[in-house]
Amino acid sequence: MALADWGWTDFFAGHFKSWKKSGYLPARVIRGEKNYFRVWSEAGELTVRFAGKMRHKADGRQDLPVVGDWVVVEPQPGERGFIHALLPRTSSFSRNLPGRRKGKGRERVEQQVIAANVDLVFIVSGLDRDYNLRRIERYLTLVGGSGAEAVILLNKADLCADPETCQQEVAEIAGNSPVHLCMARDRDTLAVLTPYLKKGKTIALLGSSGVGKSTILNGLLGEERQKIGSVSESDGKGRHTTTHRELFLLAGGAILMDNPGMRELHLWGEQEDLAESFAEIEELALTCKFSNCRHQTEPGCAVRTAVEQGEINQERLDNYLKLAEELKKTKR
Ligand SMILES: Nc1nc2c(ncn2[C@@H]2O[C@H](COP(=O)(O)OP(=O)(O)O)[C@@H](O)[C@H]2O)c(=O)[nH]1
Ligand SMILES: [Mg+2]
Ligand SMILES: [Zn+2]
Repeated sequence: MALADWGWTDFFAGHFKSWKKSGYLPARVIRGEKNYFRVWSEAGELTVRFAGKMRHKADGRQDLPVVGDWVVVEPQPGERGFIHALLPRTSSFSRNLPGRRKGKGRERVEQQVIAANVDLVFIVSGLDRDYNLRRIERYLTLVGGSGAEAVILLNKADLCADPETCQQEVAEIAGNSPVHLCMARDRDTLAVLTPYLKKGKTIALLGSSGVGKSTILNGLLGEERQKIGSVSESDGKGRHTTTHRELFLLAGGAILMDNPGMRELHLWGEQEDLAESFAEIEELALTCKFSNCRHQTEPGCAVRTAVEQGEINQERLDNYLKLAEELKKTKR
């Protein structure tokens, strides 16, 4: 196996140059466990830990490796090794860590990098009770700020009376991202994904628990590698069957990342992350009378006018404002 098979490019090679003489190897993180990582390297699959120095040097959690990262490894006997450095990322996904909002007054904010060096994201949504345009907008904003491209997959088309209407409705909020229908239980329907599965490209599956991410991965792998969850009859919600983020190599050469569902996905990023996911609102906002218009009660608001004229959906605007507020909170 060559490094390029795992997504190595000139970008990473450039940053690895200064390490070349050290005898250390570049390696890609394929799975993170509590106290160690599994990586791919030219010396094979290794179990690696941090060299003591590395943890101290890190400024914060965002400087520590996540699945998808390229790291500099010092190989050790017994298929082990030490991580000495993290190479710069071409893309990364961050969220505002959930469960940290106790305390009086100000909410705590903490960036959690979820994954790195992803080229393309399949945003998976189920056409059952999971179906929710506002959640898709949230995922599109996450991807918009990451540096990756997005493709939307509406899975479980078999559970929907009129999947084409849903596809059309999603296409209207999807900007330039393509929208496809599939039924992951029937592998043949995954053929719509073939054009995206390019050699050396890293593709992440994102979406709530139970939407069928692991089923899609197994279908593309052609074998049952990932455990599939069951969806609760009572609330229609998936259980967290996938507990790890992990990279898988497909026969055609694409690298696929399965993800556990995230119960809470609070955005972390910049206002600019909304530029693609809400392009028409951002564009209209430029013509509001006040440049700092919040599109609520201000006079001369072009966005509110568009809502009143039925050009923009009220719920979409509400979601835009909510996501903008979330992003603002992460600025300290
Ligand atoms: N009806 C239907 N069920 C599906 C489809 N794809 C997956 N499922 C089921 O949805 C459940 C959750 O799937 P899983 O792949 O574990 O979801 P994940 O949590 O996103 O990884 C399982 O019971 C799957 O068999 C589909 O296209 N149609
Ligand atoms: Mg899963
Ligand atoms: Zn306005």
